[in-house]
Amino acid sequence: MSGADTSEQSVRVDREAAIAIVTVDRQDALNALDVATLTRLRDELVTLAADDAVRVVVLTGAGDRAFIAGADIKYMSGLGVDDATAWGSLGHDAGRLLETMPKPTIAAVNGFALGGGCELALACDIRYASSRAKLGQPEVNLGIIPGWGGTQRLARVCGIGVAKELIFTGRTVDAEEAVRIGLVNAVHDPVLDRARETAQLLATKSPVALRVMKRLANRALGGDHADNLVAEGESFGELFASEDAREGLAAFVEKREPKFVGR
Ligand code: DAK
Repeated sequence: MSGADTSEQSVRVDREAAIAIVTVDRQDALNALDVATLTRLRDELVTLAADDAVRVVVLTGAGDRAFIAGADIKYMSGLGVDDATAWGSLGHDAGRLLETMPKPTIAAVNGFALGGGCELALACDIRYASSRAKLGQPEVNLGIIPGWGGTQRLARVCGIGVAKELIFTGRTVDAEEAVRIGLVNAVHDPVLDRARETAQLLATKSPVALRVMKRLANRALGGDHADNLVAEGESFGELFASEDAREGLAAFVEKREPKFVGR
């Protein structure tokens, strides 16, 4: 895979105390992801996942038109099989990081979230949309499939019936429909304010409890239900060894706000 490295400008990370706001900024292409941008995004997510000072990650797009209008179609139009496979892996890496990093991730969908853009939003734990947002998986119109997790995560978020209709037809949905079908959690303008508000709230919670809940919740729609409940029970017990659990329980008893340290 090749491409001029314009990534430094096209992905920004702004730290606001314990919150990291990641902004994809290729506004000339409605924030569509080329190789340099997606590589940079993946690398920034790797860094944020490992940084204990960051408790919540918010993903958004620059400007007021687009979150991410998908993979860069102009780039993809020249791909052979090997490059397309590598390109697929890169998108999967970014999605997997958003889905599995040990802290909450929030998509602030401020416009078009199409194709790979919708897929990255789906990989986040929580999604908010602006009232002008449009979301969907239009890959079928290009003769390809949603290949960065869309055939799987859309069904997990919205149910298999809705997912099949949307990926088979390529139909996009507006914000009002997105909230009705569960594709986004809420609609709010400006959407980043709503994402920030939730992020600030989550940054006050126990990072240990959030990490364990996220890992367990990610198992909820897969694997064996009974095994998953056993895992939950074991994790519950183990949490009592954490400073955060002792602090949370003590703070309630002492009628004060808890201060969680993430251990
Ligand atoms: N890629 C490249 N450029 C894009 C783009 C995209 N996805 N979306 C928009 N642009 C560019 C337009 O070409 C235009 O550039 P100029 O012509 O001015 O140079 C500029 O952004 C403004 O767009 P429009 O002029 O089209 O603006 P409109 O308001 O008229 O329309 C639109 C907005 C979002 C409805 C329209 O731009 C559009 O339909 N864009 C394409 C959206 C789309 O189809 N997205 C899905 C892409 S496919 C893989 C796995 C996954 C994937 C790929 C591979 N493997 C496993 C290998 C993922 C695939 C996708 O995401």
